Amino acid sequence: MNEILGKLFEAIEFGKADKTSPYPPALKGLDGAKEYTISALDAGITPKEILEEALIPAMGCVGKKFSENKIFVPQMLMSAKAMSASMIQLKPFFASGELKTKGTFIIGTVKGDLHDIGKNLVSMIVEGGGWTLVDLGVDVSSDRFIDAIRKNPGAIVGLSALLTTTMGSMAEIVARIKSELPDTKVLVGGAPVNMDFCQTIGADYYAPNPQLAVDYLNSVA
Ligand code: B1M
Repeated sequence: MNEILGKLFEAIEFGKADKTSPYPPALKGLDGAKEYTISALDAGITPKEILEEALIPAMGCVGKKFSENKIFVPQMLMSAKAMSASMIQLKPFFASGELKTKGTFIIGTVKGDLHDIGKNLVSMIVEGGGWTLVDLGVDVSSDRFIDAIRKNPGAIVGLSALLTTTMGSMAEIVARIKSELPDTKVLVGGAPVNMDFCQTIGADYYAPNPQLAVDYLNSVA
C-alpha cells in the first residue's frame, strides 16, 4: 500500500482525527486522518483511491475488531471521528459527482424506542463502508420510513429496536414497508432481535453487529 494511505489507514484504525487530537496517546503530536487525507490529495492520489484503499478497509478493520470484542464502543467512536475528519476533505468530490457511494441506507430506531447508541454505531460503520446514510433518529414511525424510502428510491432500510415492547413496532413497520414498497430490502438489529424474529416478521436480514450489517449491504448492493 502507498505510504500515505498506510498512515491514513492507521489513523482511522486507531482513531487519530487530526494533529491536535490527544487521542490515542501513542500518536500524540503526529498527523491524523485530516492531514494524511490532504497529503494524499496533494500527492495526486485520487479521492476514489483514498476511499477504497484506505478509508473503507480501515473502517472494515475497526468493525471486525469490534465484532470480535477486540475493541469497544469508545475506540469505535474515535475511529468514526477520524473517518469524519477525512471525509470532510473528500466532501467536494462527492458534491461534484466524482465520487459515488455504494447506495443509500436509511436507518432509524423504531417507534416508541429511544435507544440510539447501537443504531449510531451501525450508522458509522455503514457510512465508513462507503454508503450514503439517511439517519431518521429515534422513535421513528412507519410513515417516516415510508416517506424516506419514497424520497430515496432503491435505498435499503435498517430498523433498530432495544426493547421487547418495541419489537411489535418493528414488525408493524416491516409489514407496512413490505406491503407498500415490496422491493425494499429491510435489515433489522438490536439486542432483543434475532434471526427467527426477523424471519417471522418478514424482514430480509438480521445483523447482530455493525460489521455484519455492512457485509449484508455490500452483498446486496
Ligand atoms: Co434502556 N433498557 N430503557 N435506556 N438501556 C435496556 C435496553 C434494558 C435491557 C435495561 C435492563 O432492564 N437491563 C431494558 C430493556 C428490557 C427489555 O425490553 N427486555 C431497558 C429499559 C427497560 C428502558 C426503559 C423502559 C427504562 C425506563 O424508563 N423504565 C427506558 C425506555 C425508553 C424508551 O426507549 N422509550 C430506557 C431508557 C434508556 C436510556 C434513555 C436511559 C438509555 C438510552 C440512551 C441512548 O441510547 N441514547 C438506556 C440505555 C443506555 C440502556 C442500556 C443500559 C444500554 C443500551 C446500549 O446502548 N447498549 C440497556 C441495558 C444493556 O444493554 N446493558 C438498556 C450498547 C449498544 C452498543 O448495544 O444497542 O444492543 P446495542 O447495539 C448493538 C447490537 O444490538 C447491534 O449493533 C450494536 C453494536 O454491536 N445493533 C444493530 C443495534 N441496532 C442495530 C441495527 C442493525 C444491526 C445491528 O441493523 C439495522
